[in-house]
Amino acid sequence: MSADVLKTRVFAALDSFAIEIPSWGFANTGTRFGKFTQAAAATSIEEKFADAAEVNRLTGVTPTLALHVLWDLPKGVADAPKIKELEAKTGVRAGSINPNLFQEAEYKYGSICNPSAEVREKATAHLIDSVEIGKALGSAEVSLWVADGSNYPGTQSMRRRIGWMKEALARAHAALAPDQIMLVEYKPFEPAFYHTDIADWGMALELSRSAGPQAKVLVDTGHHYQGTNIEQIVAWLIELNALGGFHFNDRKYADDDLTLGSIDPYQIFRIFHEILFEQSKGSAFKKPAFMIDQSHNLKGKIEAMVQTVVTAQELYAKAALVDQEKLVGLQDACSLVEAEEAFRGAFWTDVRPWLREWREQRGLAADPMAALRAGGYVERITAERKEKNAGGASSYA
Ligand SMILES: [Mn+2]
Repeated sequence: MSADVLKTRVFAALDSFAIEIPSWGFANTGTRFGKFTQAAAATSIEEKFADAAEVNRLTGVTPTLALHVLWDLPKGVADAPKIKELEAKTGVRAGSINPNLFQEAEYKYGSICNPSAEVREKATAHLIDSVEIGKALGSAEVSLWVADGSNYPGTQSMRRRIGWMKEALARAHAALAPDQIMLVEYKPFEPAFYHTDIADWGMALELSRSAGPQAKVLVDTGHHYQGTNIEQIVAWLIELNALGGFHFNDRKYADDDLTLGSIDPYQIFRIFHEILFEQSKGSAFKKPAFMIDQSHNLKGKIEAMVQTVVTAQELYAKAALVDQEKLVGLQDACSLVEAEEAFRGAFWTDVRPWLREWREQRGLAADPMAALRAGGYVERITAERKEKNAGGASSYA
């Protein structure tokens, strides 16, 4: 295939690529052992929007900011006008709304799965409030991660908790506007270590189906056991019209929330391939929401975000290079080595020169990281926020 054809394909893929960044990626966070503050960390919702706007100015592909109700909208819907002002000021729109079902003292034994009907009611009301926040902000996704589970066999009824979850999710679903979707995220362990109530994609799929047609599954790449074939899960969810979105990050051991592609870039390429394969068939496939779920406490937060976004674009461009038609032919002929080489060849192609050219054509910085360094933004916010950050970290994310 000629270089021009490949370039056209890469540019078309890049034109259709956007990825949401999380507000908690700009704030001080830590590990469960210690909190490490950064002088440049965002200390308010205004600063989070400002940082998101800087990442979007540099990369051009992060127009939305995921918001966490607990940290970003502590007054619920009443905070929506303030968010709208920040949207107008920064040009960054509110993205997915993430309810808090894990940090309140009442949720010690679970939120929507708590044996107490009173606590379940509180958690369900919070889900419905989150849907209302989404409506007030015109945000498409309400993204649920349920941290519920138990630590010891016999201490909770896994069976009864399924019913409680179904009831809560159905009620939240009933509150959705026609253009909203509910994303159900799964995770096999942590914070609970014997069972988590939504442990894998099968459970998330069943729960989303029973909630209603606007509920879909969210795949967080860090929420699997070692060796899980995540792209196969993605292929199944596409087949079942149940793939709603992604939380991208990388991991070596558990839910490490490392930079996307830092450990296994080939895995992200393989996931993107499944999405691009479906698109290449010309089906009515609705592309899932791409989101980053990372919160760095060693790397500089804005640098880490720019690095992640650029890496995601590179891997998406590589996946777009796969010659789908040729690959299907090789698969049908069982030409194993040729098929693998066609696939791997795309992965090993250096797409960075095309990315530079694509950015320049669109009036963006050819090298977003160099532009960040040259622009002085991090130095400026470090000076502005140093005092405020001397006091200590806000929370874990
Ligand atoms: Mn996540």
